[in-house]
Amino acid sequence: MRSRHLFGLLLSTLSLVAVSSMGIGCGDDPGGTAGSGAQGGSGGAGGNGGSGGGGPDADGNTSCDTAEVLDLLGMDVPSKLDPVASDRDYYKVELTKGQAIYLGATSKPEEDPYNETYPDTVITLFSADGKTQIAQNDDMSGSNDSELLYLVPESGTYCLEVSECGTVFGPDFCAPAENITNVDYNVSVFELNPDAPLITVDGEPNETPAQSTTVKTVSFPNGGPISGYQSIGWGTFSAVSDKDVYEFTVAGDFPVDPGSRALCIFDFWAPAGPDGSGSTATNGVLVSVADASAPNVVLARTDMTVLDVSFGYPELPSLTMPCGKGKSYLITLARPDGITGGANDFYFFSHVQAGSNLVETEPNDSAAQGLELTPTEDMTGRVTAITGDLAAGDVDTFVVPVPEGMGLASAYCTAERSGSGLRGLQVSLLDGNDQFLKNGSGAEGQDHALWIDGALITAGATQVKMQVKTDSQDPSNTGTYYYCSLSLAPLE
Ligand SMILES: [Ca+2]
Ligand SMILES: [Ca+2]
Ligand SMILES: [Ca+2]
Ligand SMILES: [Ca+2]
Repeated sequence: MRSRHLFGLLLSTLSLVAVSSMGIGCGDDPGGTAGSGAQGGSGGAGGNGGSGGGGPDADGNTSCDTAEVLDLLGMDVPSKLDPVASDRDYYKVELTKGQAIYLGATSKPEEDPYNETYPDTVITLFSADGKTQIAQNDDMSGSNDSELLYLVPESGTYCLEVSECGTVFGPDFCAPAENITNVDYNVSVFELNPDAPLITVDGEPNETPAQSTTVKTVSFPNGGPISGYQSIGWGTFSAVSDKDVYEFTVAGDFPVDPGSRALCIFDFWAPAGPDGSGSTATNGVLVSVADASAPNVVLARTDMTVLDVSFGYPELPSLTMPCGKGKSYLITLARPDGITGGANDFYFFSHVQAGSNLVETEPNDSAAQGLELTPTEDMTGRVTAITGDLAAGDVDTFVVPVPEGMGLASAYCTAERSGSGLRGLQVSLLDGNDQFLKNGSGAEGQDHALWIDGALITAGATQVKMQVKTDSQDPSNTGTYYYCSLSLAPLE
């Protein structure tokens, strides 16, 4: 499973905001205690395997009743899934109402996050008695490892299960367990520090722009693949009528390449429900952005609960909008009329301020005016990314050269799925003679991004042209932006 969202990248910095273990004496080190217990158990499991399998797990943590106790400083506690095709390990942890909790189980090597010789972990959060499933995660963004962010609704004991993909979902949905040769994993449970510099927490009352909660941002701690600012935040809808208004100001000193522009991104964490984040806000979470000086003019808006399942797994929309350095904006989260609130309607978001891909330049309406793009080499062939705006009646045309050996052209585009007011985004791929490529057209809808999957490039063509246009503009959303990537690949 793969996600285009940035959250995985951001979560790699979450350990920086864990409530620190400093001040705990050496003798109280919970990681060491849990680790040695797990390792002691694994020897026994090996013996059971040799005797024909099916025996009880020697871990001893085979149910919520016998779960190993973790405390909230449990970061990277080592354990094993053994036998990997059937073991389920259980952990229990005391949580306090209002805490924001990270839960994770990691096994894959960092440099090879889909390596099938390691367990593909799945974590499931249960009530203390193990009878009620609260939340579940198979894969984090960019890896087969698993993680959850959970906002605790009631103080009490919670039970976490760690197991292998095939054990939970069956062999049809997972890589074969017999390929797994390394059964080690680390389990982590820690609290996110609400006072950390990059954390933003819903501060009630924040119903109006004047009451808005300020989004705290920090420069990326260690650089990383994107240079810019970020925040991680969370909040709850205390009632279905609760509005959460945040104000964010765009930093002035992050890099934006020539020909690009500043972007402000809000990504939301995981589909709601017991198979997802555990939030009960499973439908109708409207997110909209306005200039702080014109709070009633919507610049971008999305319903974060409208999922795109066309790639076989649920993908959340993003809110990714052009923004101005030094300017202040309001972002409002609210429920639409007619929604019934749940018992734990929470949300997590990540916020990023960074530079965009290349921005189109007009005029580019006709095929002859098409803006020539320089593809960037990548592992799958050649990929070009572009962003632009569509005014009423506008067409944007881009041209990429076709290198020797390339036979297929694919395009992935979003506008509405990124919070833009453009509706019915349409893309067509043409050859250098302006002939449409077979299966080379696509359109975006509220519940699906635009995806053209491997249109056949005309034999001998030296160019592929991409035409972008739209059906209409949402009258209540002034955003006119879109994002496209065009990739070329060899014929298989
Ligand atoms: Ca997984
Ligand atoms: Ca709230
Ligand atoms: Ca509020
Ligand atoms: Ca144009």
